[in-house]
Amino acid sequence: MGCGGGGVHCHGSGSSPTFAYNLIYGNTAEDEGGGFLAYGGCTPILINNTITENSCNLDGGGITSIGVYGNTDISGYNNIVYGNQANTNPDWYTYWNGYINLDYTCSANMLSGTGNITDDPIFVDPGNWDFNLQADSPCIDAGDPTGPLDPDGTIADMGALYNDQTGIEVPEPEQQIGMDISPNPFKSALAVNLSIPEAMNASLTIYDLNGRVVDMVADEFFQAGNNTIEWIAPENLSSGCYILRFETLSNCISKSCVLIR
Ligand SMILES: [Ca+2]
Repeated sequence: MGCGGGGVHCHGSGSSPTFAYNLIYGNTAEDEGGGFLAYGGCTPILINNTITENSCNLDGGGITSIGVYGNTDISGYNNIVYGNQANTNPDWYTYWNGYINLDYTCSANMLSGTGNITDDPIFVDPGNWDFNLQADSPCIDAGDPTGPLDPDGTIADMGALYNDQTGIEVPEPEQQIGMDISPNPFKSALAVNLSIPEAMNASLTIYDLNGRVVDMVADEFFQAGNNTIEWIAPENLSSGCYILRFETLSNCISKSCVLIR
């Protein structure tokens, strides 16, 4: 507990310390800066800190920047400054030549800068001082994408405690069936080129515009990869537009073609 800067009090022109990967929580101050106070012309740098559950009686329960004897500037990135308490301005406060220039930082009151968010960081159990991030936290991979990666090889998280995604499989996007036809319009023979992501049973059926089946071209087992089928239009089919429908157990894809006699 202090008059200002219950957790950290950084003071003095020319002072420019770096604070990285700190949990600053549970501190109180009588005046400003429950968690972190920068004062009197210092320029501290905050990187990947979690500053939460701090409080003070005036402004800036989380962090406060006050200049007075020169510009005070708190800069840095990838921090969480959230869930602090004060009479006003609970998370951060600037006063009298004091500035806060944080990027990629989570705070309920939006900070100016790049990549900042205001969402709840979704800690695991803040009531019991567990400030790890739950799997659906918006702070995961929300840090500076151009900066150093987390130890699990993903984009840096915000805050002091990154969420280890090792072993979490990212589902691959489902590969789609592709169908190209040529030439179109056609006179009698139409080449149907199918790209099939995995071997499967499927059918290729031709419909007229009234939804009637006019020809069944294939109903068979297709190998994965590129398959080409030639459709010879029956002689009794007149000129017009027809629909090719390629259908599997779980998917279907359609193309229209124009027959010219
Ligand atoms: Ca990450």
